[in-house]
Amino acid sequence: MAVFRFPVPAASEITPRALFDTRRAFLRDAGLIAAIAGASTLALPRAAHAQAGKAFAGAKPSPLSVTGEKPTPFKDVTTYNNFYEFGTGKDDPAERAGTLKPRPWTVAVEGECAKPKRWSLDELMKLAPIEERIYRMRCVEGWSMVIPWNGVSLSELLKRAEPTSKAKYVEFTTLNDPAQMPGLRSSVLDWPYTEGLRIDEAMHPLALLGLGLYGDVLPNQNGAPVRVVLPWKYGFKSAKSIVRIRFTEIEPKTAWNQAIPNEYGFYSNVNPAVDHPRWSQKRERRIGEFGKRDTLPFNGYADQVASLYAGMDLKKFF
Ligand SMILES: Nc1nc2c(c(=O)[nH]1)N[C@H]1C(S)=C(S)[C@@H](COP(=O)(O)O)O[C@H]1N2
Ligand SMILES: [Mo]
Repeated sequence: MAVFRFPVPAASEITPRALFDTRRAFLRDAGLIAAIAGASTLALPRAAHAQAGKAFAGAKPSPLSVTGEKPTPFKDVTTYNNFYEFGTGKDDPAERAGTLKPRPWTVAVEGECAKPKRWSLDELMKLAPIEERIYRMRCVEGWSMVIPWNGVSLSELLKRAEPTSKAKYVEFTTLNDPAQMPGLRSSVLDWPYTEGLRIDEAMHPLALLGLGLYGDVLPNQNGAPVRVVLPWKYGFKSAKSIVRIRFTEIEPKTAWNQAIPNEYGFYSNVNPAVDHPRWSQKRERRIGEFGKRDTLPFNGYADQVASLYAGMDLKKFF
C-alpha cells in the first residue's frame, strides 16, 4: 500500500487498526484505574510512548466524536479515496498523490474581513489544541466511513479574520498546480476545485479544519496538509488541500454544482429523503462491512445542525 505523507513515515510507524484499538482501550482503562485508585499517572507505564513520532499523538478526544461506531481501518481510509486532482479512480489518489508537496504551505484568509492573513501551516497547527474528532462521513456515491480526524474547529481560524457584516458565505479553494496534480490535465471539473458554505454553517463547531487523521498528519491522498471536514454533508463539500478561504457577500460558485447543477446542490446536506437524480440516497455501504445500513438525516448529526436549516425546504435547497 502506498501511503504518502510528509514526512513519509517508515512502514513500521503506520499503526495497524488493531494496535490503535488496543492502545485506546489501554488508555481508557489506565485512566479508569488511576481514577479508582486515586493513583498518580506516574505509576503507569507511558502509553504515549507507543505513538512516538506521530504528530498528533496527544490529541484531546472531542465530545463531538461519534460513539459506538468502529472507525474504518486506516488502510481503507487511505486507499479508497476521491481526489480528482489525482485521477477519478478510487485507488488513484493513494497511488499518485506522492507528487503533492504539503510543505511549505500557506492558506490565505481574505475577502470580507477586517484581518486578512496568509497563514503558514505551523501557525494553523497552533490555532487551538489539536483534537481527535471521530466523524461519520458519507459520500454522495453511497458509501460511508468513520474517520478519526485531527484538527480544530474551522471557527478558530475564521473568527480571527474578523469577518465583516457583509460576510454571508465562505469559499474554499484547493491547490491548482498541474506540476503536483496530474489529474488537472483532465477536464472532468473546472479547476481549481472550489466549495462553499453559508457563514453560520462554517462557524458551526462541527465544521473541522482537518490537519490529520489516526493521530498523524494528513496523508496526501486525504487532502494534505489542510482540508475542510463537514460530517453532516456529502463528502464533496469537504474540500481537500486548501490554499484559500474567502468571505463573500454572495453565494460562491462551487466546482460540483457548476459541473452538474441538478445533481449537486450548494447545500448537499446528507438527506435520505432526497434521491440523487440517478440513484436513491436512502441507504449506504459502510466501507469494510457487508450489506447496507440506513442513511440518517444530516448523516446522524441532526440534533446538532438541523436548526441551521429551520424553515428551509430541503428538497428545494438540496
Ligand atoms: N480538492 C478536492 N477535494 C475533494 C474531492 C476532490 O476530488 N478534490 N473529492 C471530495 C469527495 S467526492 C469526497 S467523498 C471526499 C473524500 O475524502 P477522503 O478521500 O479523505 O475520504 O473528498 C472530497 N474533497
Ligand atoms: Mo464523494
